[in-house]
Amino acid sequence: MAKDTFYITTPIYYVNAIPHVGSAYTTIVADVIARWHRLHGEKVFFLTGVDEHGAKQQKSAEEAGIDTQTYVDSMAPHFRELWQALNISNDDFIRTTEERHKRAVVPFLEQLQRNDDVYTARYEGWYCVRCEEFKTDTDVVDGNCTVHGTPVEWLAEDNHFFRLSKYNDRLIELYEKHPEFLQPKRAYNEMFALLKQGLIDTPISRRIKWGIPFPGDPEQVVYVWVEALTNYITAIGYERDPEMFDRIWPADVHLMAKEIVRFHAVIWPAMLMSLDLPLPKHVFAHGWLLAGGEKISKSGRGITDLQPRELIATYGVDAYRYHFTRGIKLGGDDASFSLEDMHARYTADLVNGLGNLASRTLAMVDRYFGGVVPSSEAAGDPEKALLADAENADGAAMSRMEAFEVTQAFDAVWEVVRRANAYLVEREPWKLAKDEAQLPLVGAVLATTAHVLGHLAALLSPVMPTATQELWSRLGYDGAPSLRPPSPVGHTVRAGDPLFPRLEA
Ligand code: ME8
Repeated sequence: MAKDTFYITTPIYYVNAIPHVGSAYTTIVADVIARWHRLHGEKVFFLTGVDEHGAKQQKSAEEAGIDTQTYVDSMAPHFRELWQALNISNDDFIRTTEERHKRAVVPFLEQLQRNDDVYTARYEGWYCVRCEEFKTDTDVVDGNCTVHGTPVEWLAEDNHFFRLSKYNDRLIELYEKHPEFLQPKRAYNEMFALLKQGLIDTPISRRIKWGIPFPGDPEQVVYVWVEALTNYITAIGYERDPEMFDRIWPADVHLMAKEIVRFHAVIWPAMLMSLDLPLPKHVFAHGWLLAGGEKISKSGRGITDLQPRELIATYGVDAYRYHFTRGIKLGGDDASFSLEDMHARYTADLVNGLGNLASRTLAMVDRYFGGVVPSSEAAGDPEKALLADAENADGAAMSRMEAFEVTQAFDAVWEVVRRANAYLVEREPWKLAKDEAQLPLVGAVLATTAHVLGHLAALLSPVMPTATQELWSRLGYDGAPSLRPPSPVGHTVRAGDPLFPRLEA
């Protein structure tokens, strides 16, 4: 069976603390992309999950004074539940302590061993438990990790190494032939420079307790990052369900933030090359959300008391998703999250923009036409032009989505919201309605904006699944929002409360 599924992944998050707006960011963007592809009729597999092995989780469990499995068991539900609260449509949720994962990691490593890509050597160098990463001298300043600003450890261990250097040339070739493999350009340039400098072999085992026993060497466990990366294949049937695996692999895109791009765009493809498996089509590394100028994180600097759940409680899940899709440019610079921005965007775009367009249209259909969408026969050029804009927005957004320009894709859709509101202000159907003779024109105006709203409900459904379903139903359409909705003329509509209530600052 050939690949027939669009496959998108988020990183699997460490469970050493509860998820925050940063972890939620990647997950929301991935969900928007997954829903967009489903809306366009594609089969989609959207994977997320949690990373539960390694020294970091072991340490957190020790600090909590409980055994590590009990600890990770208690933390994983926080992720599952937040994703539910955020309306995340993942098809699976993998935990790396699950049997299906542990069982498949072993043949993965055995294959590397059979290919003579693994050898034993001594590692002497720095390690940052917070990053779970072997560090070079340039990554360490005054004994602290440059990412976390916390002390690194000196390791002197006999480890198993992966012959990463052997794949240096093939990686360079991959980058040269397929610049689209790693995006955005900044990440590409950085990793390409690293490849040009020359790669050195890397340890793939650790002498700690909490992990998957290294094949053939029960004294050691598999290095957590190597094992974590394989989640992308263990979840979809690697060494378990070949038919499923072939339908889904390779990933269309691995989405993450920039600090873990080396693992995904250098080490991971090299291991896949060793195993002769197809490579992911795209790796996309977005920037960081900042608080007080620091990367928002689960602990240490950049910790924030902003909780996704509180923001959802205030603004609603759709507005939350909307803000992070359009308010933070995917692939742009690191961006400070600000409550003021979120509030202003909510009011301008959702209350006064989309919400107002919907409530004006539905209320006037109610008031002047007894709640039934009137004929559009009197439509003239302005109506036809507006409807054409709505019809064309899908194509404009699609070309952006294909380039992972998710923010710009929805900017293009939002242009229709802006134009439709401007059109209503220009046409002033509420004034026209005072003159009986103008009612056919009023009807055409409202039939047009109702139809445009149908298009918008579909196009915006990946971002705001709940509000758009509500809008779609109020417009008298059945089922879930779908692209190219037929004209709603003759539909009985429901006006109801505002889709987005006005909130105090
Ligand atoms: O790195 N801004 O897990 P992790 C934007 N387990 N995105 C952010 C962010 C921020 N301030 N903070 C976190 C790990 N993220 C490994 C991954 S994958 C095989 C193993 C998001 O819990 C972003 O996607 O530290 C980042 O790459 C990820 O969370 C790191 O999650």
